[in-house]
Amino acid sequence: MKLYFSPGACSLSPHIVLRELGLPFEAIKVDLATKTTADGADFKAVNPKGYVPTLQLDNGEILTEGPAIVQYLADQAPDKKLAPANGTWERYRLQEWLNFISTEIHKQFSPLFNAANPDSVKDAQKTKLAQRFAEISPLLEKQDYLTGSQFSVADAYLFTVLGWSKYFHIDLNQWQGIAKFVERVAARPAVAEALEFEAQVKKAG
Ligand SMILES: N[C@@H](CCC(=O)N[C@@H](CS)C(=O)NCC(=O)O)C(=O)O
Repeated sequence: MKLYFSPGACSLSPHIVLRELGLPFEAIKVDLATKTTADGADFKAVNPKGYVPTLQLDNGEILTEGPAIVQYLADQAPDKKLAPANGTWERYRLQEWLNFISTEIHKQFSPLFNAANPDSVKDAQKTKLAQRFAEISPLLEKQDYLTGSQFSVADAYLFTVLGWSKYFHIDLNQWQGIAKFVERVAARPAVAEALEFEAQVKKAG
């Protein structure tokens, strides 16, 4: 399998999942500005949407969209329990979280990355994000992970997007449940490995 990624982007979520599962994979860096891969190839030939994460299976199939990718990966190693079995109530609960993170957190961060947006737009986005963090923080004070005591692909995704707070002076310590969640997930060996790998790739340029 090949994971097309960009250091620190939302592709960190499937990157963490691959390492948590212990699946063999090749990480291919994408330059999102030029839409080229590390060897100079046209990334849009792989994913015409031009964004990461993108997963390429050994049979050549391409899968895009983070929430779909992490569920596919979790289903390759069900014993690791990163997603409940398909068709169960618990799986729908996981999908509820993945959709929430995607639309209510991930895509609410996106306007903050756009330098062309005025401060009024950015402030409104920060207010929305603060509201979402305040909503989920009490749950994460009561339980270790979004779905209970078991780490899941939704936690990898939430951890990934929360990591962007530091770029916009959003102090997660305002929400104790969230701050503790970030510490807890960062301490997982597979997560630390993924972060270290991406930091080295970023440093290498
Ligand atoms: N709907 C996609 C969105 C992925 C996305 O927003 N990727 C960003 C990085 S976090 C990206 O590659 N942006 C570059 C671009 O859209 O040109 C998903 O959920 O996987």
